[in-house]
Amino acid sequence: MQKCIKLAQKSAGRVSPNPLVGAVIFDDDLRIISQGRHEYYGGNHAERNAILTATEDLKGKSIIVNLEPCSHYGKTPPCADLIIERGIKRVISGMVDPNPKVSGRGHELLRQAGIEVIEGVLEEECLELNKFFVKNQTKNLPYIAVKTAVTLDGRIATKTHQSKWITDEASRAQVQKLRNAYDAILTGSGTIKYDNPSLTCRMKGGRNPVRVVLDTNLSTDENSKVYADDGAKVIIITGENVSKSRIKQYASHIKIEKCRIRDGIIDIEEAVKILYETGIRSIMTECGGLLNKSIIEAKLADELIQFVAPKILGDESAKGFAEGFHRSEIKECNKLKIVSTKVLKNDIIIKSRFDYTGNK
Ligand code: AOF
Ligand code: ZN
Repeated sequence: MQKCIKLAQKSAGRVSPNPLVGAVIFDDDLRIISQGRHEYYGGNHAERNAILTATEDLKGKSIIVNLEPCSHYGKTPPCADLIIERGIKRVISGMVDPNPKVSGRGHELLRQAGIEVIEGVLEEECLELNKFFVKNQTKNLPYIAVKTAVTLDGRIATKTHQSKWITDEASRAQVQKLRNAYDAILTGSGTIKYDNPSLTCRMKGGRNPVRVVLDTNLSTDENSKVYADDGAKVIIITGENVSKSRIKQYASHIKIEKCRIRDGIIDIEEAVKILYETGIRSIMTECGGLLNKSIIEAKLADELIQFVAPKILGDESAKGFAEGFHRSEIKECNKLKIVSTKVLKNDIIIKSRFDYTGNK
């Protein structure tokens, strides 16, 4: 299963809105016969690729795959049918497919055909691998990670908005990997004005995410780096009242979407729905504390990715990662569950998940 997960991860950023899937076929002596992964949206599923590349008879062999084989006709015919047809005797899967069109039917079809099915192997790891897909299928919303680079005391910038650089190059290289995996990077007008980032992916072999700027009054400079026509898509989400003449000042490759305003700023819930409708299934923020706060308060955040640098900024008026976020009682804190921690060169990455099952 770990091999399936590794294979699947090679397709990170390439298969959205589909899941990341890897499959391995082996015999009773655990000799690997073939392997495959889902490589691009609309392409063959992992199981089909593994089956079609095998150069020997698959009768009596086993297949292991991190997601339940599908039972429906989508862009491709059902994998369960092909597995049955080739006489495979055992299917080992990591998790049930949350897609309502499948959702247990794949496993059932296989069992009805007399195939041994073992489910839930490394289930937690498989769920983590396909966290975007699970969120999309169960909530019809994009998966959202709030990403921050913070000092040990949780500051993201000085009071004069200096933030370059809190974390070191090793951390920033990891950010490039994340940009490769998420459909979109979300930022706000403040970050464009103070930092002027390009938000492209400079990882070797990587691909650019869609860059999304929330800009209530279309006040960002049209010549900001993020708006460069460098092949990466750009969407600006702006207020419903901005003028046509102002919109025309932006280059034609930039898509401008109007959105409802709430309390003087873009209504974040509406903005996220607009992005989902345009096909964006996963979002990582790279923004200031105000936007982070709005996302967390609206319970839209699934994950917090913190790059923590061993520095202390300390000044009361320095910028916090979720500006204006207040809890007056300990019992009111948002509680998160740590998913992983990793020590890089000088910094630590802490990934944790929000839990909305209680009242927070
Ligand atoms: C994938 N890759 O390896 C597996 C998937 O439109 P289709 O035919 O590509 O079907 C997509 C659905 O198939 C997807 O939502 C999921 O439920 C199931 N399994 N999908 O893209 C794969 N095994
Ligand atoms: Zn399939």
